[in-house]
Amino acid sequence: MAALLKVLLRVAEKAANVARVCRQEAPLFELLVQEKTGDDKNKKFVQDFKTLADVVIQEMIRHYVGAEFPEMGGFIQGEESNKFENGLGESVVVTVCASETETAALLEAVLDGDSTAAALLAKAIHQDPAAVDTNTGDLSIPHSPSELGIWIDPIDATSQYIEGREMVLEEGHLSPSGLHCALVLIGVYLRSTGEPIMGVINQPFNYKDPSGRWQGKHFWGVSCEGVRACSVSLPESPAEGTGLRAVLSSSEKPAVKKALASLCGPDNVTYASGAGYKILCVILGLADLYVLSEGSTFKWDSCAPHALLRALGGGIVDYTESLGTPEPRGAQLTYHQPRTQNKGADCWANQGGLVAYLDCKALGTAIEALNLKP
Ligand code: 2IP
Ligand code: CA
Repeated sequence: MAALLKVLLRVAEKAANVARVCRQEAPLFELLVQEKTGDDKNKKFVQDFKTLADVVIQEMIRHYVGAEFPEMGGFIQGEESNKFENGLGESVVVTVCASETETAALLEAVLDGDSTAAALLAKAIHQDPAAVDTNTGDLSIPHSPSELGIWIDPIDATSQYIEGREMVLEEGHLSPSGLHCALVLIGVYLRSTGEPIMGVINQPFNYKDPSGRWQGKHFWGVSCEGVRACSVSLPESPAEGTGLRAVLSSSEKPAVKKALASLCGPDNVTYASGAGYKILCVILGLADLYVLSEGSTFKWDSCAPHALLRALGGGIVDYTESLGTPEPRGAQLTYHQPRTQNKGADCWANQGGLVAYLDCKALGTAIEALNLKP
């Protein structure tokens, strides 16, 4: 298991590198930001390039983890499908091939013969990542890869990734939108119970170095049968009398916004982009709660950061279920069972919404207040 964590840290860094290259290399950047609609749409160019970037990153993670741990092969799932169909009805399955040249040839078919873009992308996929700190200490977890499954979100907060607003992050402060909200999320769960037991979050755009190149940051956590370890330390307890701070989606329902504004005080309710980024804010102690009343997130959004919260003593519960129970902590999200009554991606929606927390007292207080809302 410690070996699995090291592989995930390395492959997440590789993924972050592909995400950075797609913005740094002009031929790829142009494809990334151009919106092709209506008559401009090239029928041979499969879909938006941003979807291709997502798929390429997801398949790269699947390829490398599957090669190291073949027992996990059928249980590595992600947000995107790797089957592309273009306007002419031709379909291409995007995979990572054994060599850079083969991958480039396959991508060229999807990119309608754009060999420059295909070569740049293939190079990034096959390149070894910069050395990443995989020192995770002594971890011994009593599970074999054949008992585990993986959820991948190749780039969460895609809209922020495309928009690309550059922010200088201030230590200890939540920054509601910008490139830093884009995250690579890789979560591991137990196939038998659906508990999230390991998570890696890579933030490809954390800061710019003196040469103007973006540098990333990663976070990891493990929580499984008495073993708890996390790269993030528990934030210091707030001073007595400090109110709770909630982070929400700007599209949250007015009644929920109102209930939390009266609980926390209007200045302590912040709106931020990215489901993964909002949970990361709770992990880092920049917010106490992330409340989402609707089923607009999916297993790939929450699995990785949920594992980090568990490692720190917190969790993520189902919003709807937790409102109806005296023990909200028991309504933890699980990751192994599809909602078979739903179709397509919706099978894997966190249908009842969610509440992410570090401190269960904060969870209890929020649920009480939310139960009273009209
Ligand atoms: C999205 C992304 C959005 C989020 C949505 C996720 O994932 O994180 O930002 O909405 O829930 O599914 P919001 O920002 O309103 O919370 P993706 O970018 O991968 O589609
Ligand atoms: Ca997502």
